[in-house]
Amino acid sequence: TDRSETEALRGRIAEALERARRRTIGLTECLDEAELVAQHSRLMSPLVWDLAHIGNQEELWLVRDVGGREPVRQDIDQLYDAFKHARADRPALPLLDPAQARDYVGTVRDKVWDVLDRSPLHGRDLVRDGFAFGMIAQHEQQHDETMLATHQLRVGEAVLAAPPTPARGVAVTGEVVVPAGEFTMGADSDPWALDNERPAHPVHVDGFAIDAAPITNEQYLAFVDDGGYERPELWSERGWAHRMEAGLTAPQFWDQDGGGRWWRRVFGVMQPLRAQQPVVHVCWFEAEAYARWAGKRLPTEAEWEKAARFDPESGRSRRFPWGDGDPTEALANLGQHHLEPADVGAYPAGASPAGVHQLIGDVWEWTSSGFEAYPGFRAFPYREYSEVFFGGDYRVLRGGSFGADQVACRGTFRNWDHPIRRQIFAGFRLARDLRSDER
Ligand code: AVJ
Ligand code: FE
Repeated sequence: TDRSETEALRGRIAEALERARRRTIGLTECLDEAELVAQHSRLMSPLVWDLAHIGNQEELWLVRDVGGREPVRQDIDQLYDAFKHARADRPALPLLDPAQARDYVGTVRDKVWDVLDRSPLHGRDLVRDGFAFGMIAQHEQQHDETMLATHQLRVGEAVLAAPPTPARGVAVTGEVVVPAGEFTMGADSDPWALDNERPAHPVHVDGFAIDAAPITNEQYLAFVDDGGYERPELWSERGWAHRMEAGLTAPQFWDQDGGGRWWRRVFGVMQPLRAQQPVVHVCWFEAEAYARWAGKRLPTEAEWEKAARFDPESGRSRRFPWGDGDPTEALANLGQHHLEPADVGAYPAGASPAGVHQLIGDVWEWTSSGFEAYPGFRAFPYREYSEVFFGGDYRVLRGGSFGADQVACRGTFRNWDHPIRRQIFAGFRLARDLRSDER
């Protein structure tokens, strides 16, 4: 059975790698050469850079390190090292053209199938339980989500399509109270959890209330209509300075017509603002101002994870709000099956036992926490994945979006970005301290 377990693991690895590659191809085959090499935003790489970078990381870790093979293209390592060139400078580099980049990722992948066949999936940490393969599948999916954000920024005819999100199944309003107490934060047994999710450790969390659902467009519009963007007292000093400098007046991709009606541009298609859809494309400073307006605050990262994982009945932390089973299409809006967040109440089966909905999928949720190492953190397998970002000007996001794949989304998964960023698929929900009569 040891042997059949290893074969099953190889099958899961192959499936994760293939799913990522299908998505990468889908995101790049629909655009012509000029669009693949163009810079659609200074915040983003040309898509052809992401494509070859995906192959280069796979070559570095799976072909060279795990496989111990000769390099495929050592000469291009520098070009695709994210730390060597800022995103805005990448279009000017002598990059592989789209045909060369496609050849390159294909050549690397062919070698990886051979490495996967021959590599033990036990022994040193890098290969144990297929970690390096899982890390590379997650890396490709993370870049696919970034490429999807580039698609959303691009101007022109729509090229992506997907079925509409499921309709609301139940009405979800109000808050859920999470009583004070300790819970286990971080990953212990998940073999593909990344270094920043480790180690699992006990955290005491004071009692708090958390919204049962993410903040919707309708709720956010009430803030806009109440002069939210014109009232400095609602914003932090840094937030207001940014609001002024960037000229923020509403979430990114919102547009008001002459008649006062609000629209949202979704992958090149204008749609009337959907009232019950979670707000998306807001920066952390906008979330902070909304929270002050609403008389509440963002949850800390520990509060978010406790709401998502702690099972009061068993006292255990689980993988997901619904339990330990993998996400499915009925549980969460993940994996780019849809091109936007689903209305609040669309995933009743994915709620936590206490009734907190849509923690996983739909929108990344800003938390109040900076990105820091857990006690006992060990950089693995490279400092540049997480460690170099600790203590920087970042805020943690949790839960994954409609554009996050399940291989790179779980109750312990940590994402981070600068508080001014809003091209990512980010929204938020609110929390608050308990009043004395609630404790
Ligand atoms: C974890 C999403 C912040 O995209 O910058 C991709 C993931 N790290 N390649 C990013 C990542 C290296 C990272 N985030
Ligand atoms: Fe990368």
